[in-house]
Amino acid sequence: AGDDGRPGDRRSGGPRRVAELGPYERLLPAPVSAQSGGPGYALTPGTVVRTPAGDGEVRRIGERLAEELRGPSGFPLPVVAGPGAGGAGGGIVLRLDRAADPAVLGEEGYRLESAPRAVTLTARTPAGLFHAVQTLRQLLPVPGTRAVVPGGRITDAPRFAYRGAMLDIARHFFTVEQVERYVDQLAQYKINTLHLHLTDDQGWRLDIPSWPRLAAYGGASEVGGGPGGSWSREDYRRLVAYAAERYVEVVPEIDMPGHTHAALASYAELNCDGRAPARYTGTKVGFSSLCVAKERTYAFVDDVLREVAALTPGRYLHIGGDEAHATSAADYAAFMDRAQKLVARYGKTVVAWHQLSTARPAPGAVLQYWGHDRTPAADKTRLAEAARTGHRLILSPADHAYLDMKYDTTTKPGLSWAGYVPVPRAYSWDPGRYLPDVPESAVLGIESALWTETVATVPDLEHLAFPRALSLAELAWSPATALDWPTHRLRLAAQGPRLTARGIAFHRAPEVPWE
Ligand code: TNX
Repeated sequence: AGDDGRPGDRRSGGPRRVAELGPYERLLPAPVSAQSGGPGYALTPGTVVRTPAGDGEVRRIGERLAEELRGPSGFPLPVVAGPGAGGAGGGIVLRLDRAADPAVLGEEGYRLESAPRAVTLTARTPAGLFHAVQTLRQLLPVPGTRAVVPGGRITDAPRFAYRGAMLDIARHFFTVEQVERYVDQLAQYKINTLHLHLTDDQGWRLDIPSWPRLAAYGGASEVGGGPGGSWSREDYRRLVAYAAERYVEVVPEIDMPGHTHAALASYAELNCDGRAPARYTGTKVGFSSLCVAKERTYAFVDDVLREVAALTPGRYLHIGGDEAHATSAADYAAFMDRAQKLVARYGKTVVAWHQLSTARPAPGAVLQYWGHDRTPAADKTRLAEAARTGHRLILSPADHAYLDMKYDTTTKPGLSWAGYVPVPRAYSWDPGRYLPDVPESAVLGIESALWTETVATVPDLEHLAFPRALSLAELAWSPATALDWPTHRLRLAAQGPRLTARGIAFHRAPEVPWE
């Protein structure tokens, strides 16, 4: 039995129900190709997880999988090295095949095959095996039932290389453990980038030892007057390592030259008038600016970017650049020139919000688009021009990808300046064809954004993020031909019991037929 039908628009009998979906049709994000068929692989007390001899990284992937399955299955699931006697060993087999066709699997793709003797995961890279493992976990039933991987085969690879989620820990502080929980959920849906918005008017969240008051004073506030908080360098390293184990790259954002009130409140010398303002705990935007004319400002920016770059193994440094309404256009361009040079000096690629296109984006700078349907055509034209001159874009259209927009009038946390974003709206756009005159090849990927002016707790965060983060994960991974709301809503519904089992307080969106 193939899964090639489009269950949402059957000609007769009306839309299918979730219960009718085969296990390979339930996968989210939808894979490039999947056929169910034949008897599957049943886990037994004798099942082993096999990883290539001598490969520590793949062994760790196998060990984490075994850990995840031991509890629910009750089996010991030892992790063993090598293919077994004569290459014939069965079980759960993780294989690296560096010679596999890169045109099919890319850097992150995989194949999965489930048959009575073995369920075999094959990829060119450890990242591909990690994603295969996430698929395997979705093929296994929710904990408590018989552990059988249904028979079938999958070939899968992502549409976009950059599949991101942005979390604002500046407006309200969140701990490393809280962010780890978010990363863990997202990685299960093949998100591979966490963009951390670390600084804003209301708080500075990362310790910079050469400017200790940033975190010590500028971190001790947040929206609404709460205590705030900040991460030590060790905290940040711990989060980066946790994310890396899940093949998630961290992109730190230090927002400049606007959104800097917490820094200005921490150091009088950063202000043009030499006076430090009081800390700010409201929710206005666009009122603060670093002092572009002062040389001391660039010593500060240099120290901060150098220290953040040194802490970050990833390729990117995000320097914000949005809503600099308190900075003149000429000052903005002059400031961003110098900031971009520093990012390059410290070996990183610039990412900035799309306003950078009004100035002089450095060669190779990546622009993150956060406009919406009413964004002026001139802004979009500038982005098309940037794409033509070699800049890649990350798409976070606010009226689809902003997880802080309310679902509807009844949503308690959240804003609505870009409109309401019910789940079908979050899902219903094609990133490869979204901006006029921007070809898919210029789109590095997409990113959800969770701003936290109105989000102070994990339950509120999860209510806004889930299930929309899953919808956006599918847009980032699945081929355009698989994007289809009538079937996506069923895939979402199928994730409901899994989200519940993991304790996620997701929004039971009325458009989704939750079981
Ligand atoms: C706009 S989008 C902002 C943020 C706010 C957000 C609230 C962008 C680059 N800047 O400062 O938190 O709206 O939705």
